[in-house]
Amino acid sequence: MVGNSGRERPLVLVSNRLPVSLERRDGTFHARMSSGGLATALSGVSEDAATWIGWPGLVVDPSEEAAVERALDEHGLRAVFLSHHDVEHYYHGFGNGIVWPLFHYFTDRVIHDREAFATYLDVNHRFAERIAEEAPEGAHVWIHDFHLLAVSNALRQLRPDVVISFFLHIPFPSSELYRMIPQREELLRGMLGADYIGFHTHDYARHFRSTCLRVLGVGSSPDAVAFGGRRVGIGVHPIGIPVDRFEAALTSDETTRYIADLRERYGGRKVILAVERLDYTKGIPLKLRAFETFLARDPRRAREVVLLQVLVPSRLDNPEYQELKREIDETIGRLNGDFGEPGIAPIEYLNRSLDPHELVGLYAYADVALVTPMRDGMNLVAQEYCLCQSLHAERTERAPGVLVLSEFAGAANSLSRALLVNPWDVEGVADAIEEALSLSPDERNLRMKTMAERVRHLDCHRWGKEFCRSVERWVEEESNRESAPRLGRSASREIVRRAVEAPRRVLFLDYDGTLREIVSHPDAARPTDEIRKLLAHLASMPDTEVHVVSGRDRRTLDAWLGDLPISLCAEHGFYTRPRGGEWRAAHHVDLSWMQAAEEVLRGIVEEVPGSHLEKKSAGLAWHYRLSDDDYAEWRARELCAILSEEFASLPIEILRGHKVLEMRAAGVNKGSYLRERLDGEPDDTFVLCIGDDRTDLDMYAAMPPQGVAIHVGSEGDGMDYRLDSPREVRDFLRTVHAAIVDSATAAAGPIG
Ligand code: GDG
Repeated sequence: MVGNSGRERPLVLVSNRLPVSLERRDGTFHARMSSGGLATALSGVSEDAATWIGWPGLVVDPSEEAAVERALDEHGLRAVFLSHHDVEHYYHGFGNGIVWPLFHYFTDRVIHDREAFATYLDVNHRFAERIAEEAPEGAHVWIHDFHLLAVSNALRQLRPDVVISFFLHIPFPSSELYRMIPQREELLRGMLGADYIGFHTHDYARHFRSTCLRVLGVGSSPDAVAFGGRRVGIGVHPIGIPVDRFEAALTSDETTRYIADLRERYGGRKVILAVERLDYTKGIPLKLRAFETFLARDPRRAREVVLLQVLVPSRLDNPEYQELKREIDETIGRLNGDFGEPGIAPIEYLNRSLDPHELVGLYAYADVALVTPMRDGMNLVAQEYCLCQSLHAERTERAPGVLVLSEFAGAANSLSRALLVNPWDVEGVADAIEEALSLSPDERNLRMKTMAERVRHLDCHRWGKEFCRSVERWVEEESNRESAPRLGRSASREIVRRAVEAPRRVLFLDYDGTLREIVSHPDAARPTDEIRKLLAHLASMPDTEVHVVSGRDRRTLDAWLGDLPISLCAEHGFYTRPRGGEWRAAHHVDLSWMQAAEEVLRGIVEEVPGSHLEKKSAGLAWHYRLSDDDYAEWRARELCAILSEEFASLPIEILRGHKVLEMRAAGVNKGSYLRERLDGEPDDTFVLCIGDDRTDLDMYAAMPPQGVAIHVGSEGDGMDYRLDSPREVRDFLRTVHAAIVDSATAAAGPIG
């Protein structure tokens, strides 16, 4: 089926687990769609989805894979198969053992598994391959959650035509935590392969942006991260619950009977409800301590109040989870022993999953919900309680109950009329329980009404549709921003043809961000063997000049590329070295302003931590890529104004580049270098230039009419075509080289 999210773009959903339970019966496989978690959340868009790709949840022998595929096919599902080794190292090892604890700020729970990352990457790449096989042309591929952080980038390499979005269901931590991951750069690049990334809260989005800056040196604005010549959209999309399903479940006869039953059972006792999956992030032992404190303040409360703890078993094959369960079991036993009486246990404990009517019935009946995770991406239980309470209160004309909610759950952003607590503050949580039990009906009504409205607004059907619309809008806006078209296959063929047919060729190639990927420290951007070989091949083409035109200093260019048969242009044209010749400095340049300017810039380096000054022969550059974003941008704006005024009468140019402010001698730039080199060049010479940043725009402006200017990235103007990455530039240049070599061989005629 074709998705309908604004434009007619087929939708492909991708998650670690397929929404299915797979059974082996009578020697064959049967797939039953399951309704929990993500499947429910995505039900608003999954009917539009052409395909859903993921692991079916069973390790099967390769000989059985075809049979599983057949069982899945009728539900539009496609499998990525995992071996026991994959499950151990990708799923448990890296996903649950490293990303889950670290992203929830539990550094001491991180498990070290040497095979984890390699397996994680391998499985992520296999996901990308399967998506690449299945996704229709131009599809929107929506990837979910922390087991698949590296899929986006792998997919982009395989299928640049699809739109890729990613949603993280768990928190994105502060960069201080994130940077503990040994493979932090690769993982982040993996995410940045997406066109659009969504989080539950502004805080997670903010953490992500600052992580991009600290880990990759990549800057951002509130709605986008600039990476690899693209802008990756950032969106805040708090997930909700399926409101209609809860409404229906609440009014069912089964639920009504169950609620009546609860009323009979609990009589005059107040019920405090806690529902969670067994997980250390949920803060259950701390919550029990808070309840103990509440009881200890007045032990008679054990007769008036009961805490109903529902603990859904989870990950029990993991010894840490077994240990956590033991701790919870023992604490509950001890508290019931300490505060209970015959026939009265202050804590009732259900260690199983509940049927929907039981869950909804409890939500509707309980006087208080105690939701106190130590960290939670969102937390749907809190939303479900608010909705059921408010619906039930309306129906029965009674005042609703009270939500006590941890401020460390993403849900606290939307449900701010809850009694918000810090779960580490045991006394404070005990106070909140007391307060919840004594709030006036009016107050309860007011609070719950506001929150239930919010929950209705967050509805997950709407969430899915809104997310898809935002992706669509983003992609459309980005393509409108791009004045020049992407260099597609047919344009590329045409350019190659012109290059082959021309009597002479001159190529001007920028280095950083064009031939070579940007890395966090400039010194680490040495040319790879692949790049050096490519330049040597290009230079060996008949009647061809190759110029590397860079802002770097001549020493670096000499050391990295000096032995190749190419011409070099350093410091934006201040130093040049023709092929096989010596370095020459541009004369006639007035540098009398440099000393005074340097003093000003040295002052700002001291004031803006993480920034540094680069001294060039004919200019100065203040780099603030690794500084606090907002502060540095603010200082750069201010500095620019001051310098423009103070140095107004001098022969200098002040440029604001990407996280850099440059002052350079007027008249010396990459454009003047091109003009000089092309002076007297016949009209039929093929001229190509490729760049990626603002200083390269001078080259495009200096191109002759028949020349072709290509730009890596989406910003800037004056270019004819765009590419997305240095890798695409290298692929394109290899195509040019191969075509020229072929035509030269053909012209030489058959050998012998
Ligand atoms: C992750 C993030 C984020 C619970 N017990 C039973 C039962 N449930 C259902 C609840 C609720 C769901 O399970 C739990 O959702 P949470 O949001 O609380 O937590 P996670 O599973 O950890 O989910 C989380 C979420 O992704 C969505 O993005 O909110 O922060 O960690 O819907 O109703 N359902 C049934 N019986 C039970 O006993 N039927």
